[in-house]
Amino acid sequence: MPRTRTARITSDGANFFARQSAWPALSLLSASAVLPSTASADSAPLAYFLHTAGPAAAPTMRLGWVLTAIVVLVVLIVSGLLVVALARKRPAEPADTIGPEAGGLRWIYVGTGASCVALLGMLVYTMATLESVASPASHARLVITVTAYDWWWKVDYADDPDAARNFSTANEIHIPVGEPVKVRLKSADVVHAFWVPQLAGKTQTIPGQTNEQWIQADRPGIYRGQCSQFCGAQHAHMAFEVVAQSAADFHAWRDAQGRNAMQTQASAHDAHGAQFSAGKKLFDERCAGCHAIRGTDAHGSQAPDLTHLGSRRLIAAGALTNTPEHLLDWVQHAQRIKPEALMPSIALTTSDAAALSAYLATLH
Ligand code: HEC
Ligand SMILES: [Cu+2]
Repeated sequence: MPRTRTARITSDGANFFARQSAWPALSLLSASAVLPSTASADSAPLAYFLHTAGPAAAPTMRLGWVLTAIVVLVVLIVSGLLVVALARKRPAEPADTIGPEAGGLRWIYVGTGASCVALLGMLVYTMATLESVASPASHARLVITVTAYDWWWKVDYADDPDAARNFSTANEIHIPVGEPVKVRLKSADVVHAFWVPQLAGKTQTIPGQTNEQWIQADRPGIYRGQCSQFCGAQHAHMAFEVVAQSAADFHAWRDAQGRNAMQTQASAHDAHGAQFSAGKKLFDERCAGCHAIRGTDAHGSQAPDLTHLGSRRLIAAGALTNTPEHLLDWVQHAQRIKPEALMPSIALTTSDAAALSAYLATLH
């Protein structure tokens, strides 16, 4: 399974460009748009012109290479002819007369004809490729809705007739491997763009409109996604992950996500009574206005649903790995980690921090 290593962001952001893959040119490109640190070319999200993982992306990768090859060939041919023409000696003509044209027109006919054929071929191939990635070969059984917010992604699974299997999560999309998934794309504020380079092209999310995209992963793995339309201060830290897994794993994940917090917290409540209660109270007072935890009194809707926070690999739209230390760091220094993010930095006493930490740890 390809793994993405995410560096912890320091206050000066110095390690943004720190660890890059063995592909300097790719890394330079990716550094501007995507968070850093890739262990191998395979896990570098912008290596999508070397590695793709599904039928919505592979045809465009091939198209890119074929068009590049043709263009390079044309440049070589034209430069070759130019060099020959420059090197060829012509008999000197008197400077004030224009002699009759001696057969040069043939080159024009051949050149124009060849260019037309090449351009037409490229046009047909491009149209055929666009057609082949426009819609999946088979009907998408799973439909999810992704809503872009400044600067995170809300992910709704709402297509199951069984309401217990429908829920909202954030920044992590799970899909079963080997089948197309339809993604309905919305925006809560400004224009963003949904892009999982190795799985499909990018699609804008536009306020007041629902766009559609489909993705399919033919290999299990974690595929990094990124907002690819400049949307403000934290645009670069608006990443997400698509986790492609076997049908069985996917269904197990979906079942678990559908449970509410009471069900996962029952045992924790008994084990750490006082701290748990203090943490819950703190959360309800200071976090619940924005965040929801299903099964509790926290119903905020303008921030990531935290019911199964512990199940996510990354937090804050890919900015940090999900560890207890990073969680507390994020809560207390959100504005240092993602300046202008729509969550304030929240000061906590040591005992509040411990209680909150204990409470957040039950959200798995
Ligand atoms: C004013 C609204 C607001 C309040 C109050 C608030 N948050 Fe947030 N929180 C947000 C927003 C918005 C985000 C998404 C930020 C981003 O990634 O850009 C967020 C993100 C998070 C995340 C990361 C979730 C993920 O999956 O990426 C955690 C954890 C979190 N908040 C915990 C808390 C806790 C704990 C409190 C209370 C101590 C709290 N928040 C108070 C708005 C708020
Ligand atoms: Cu964005």
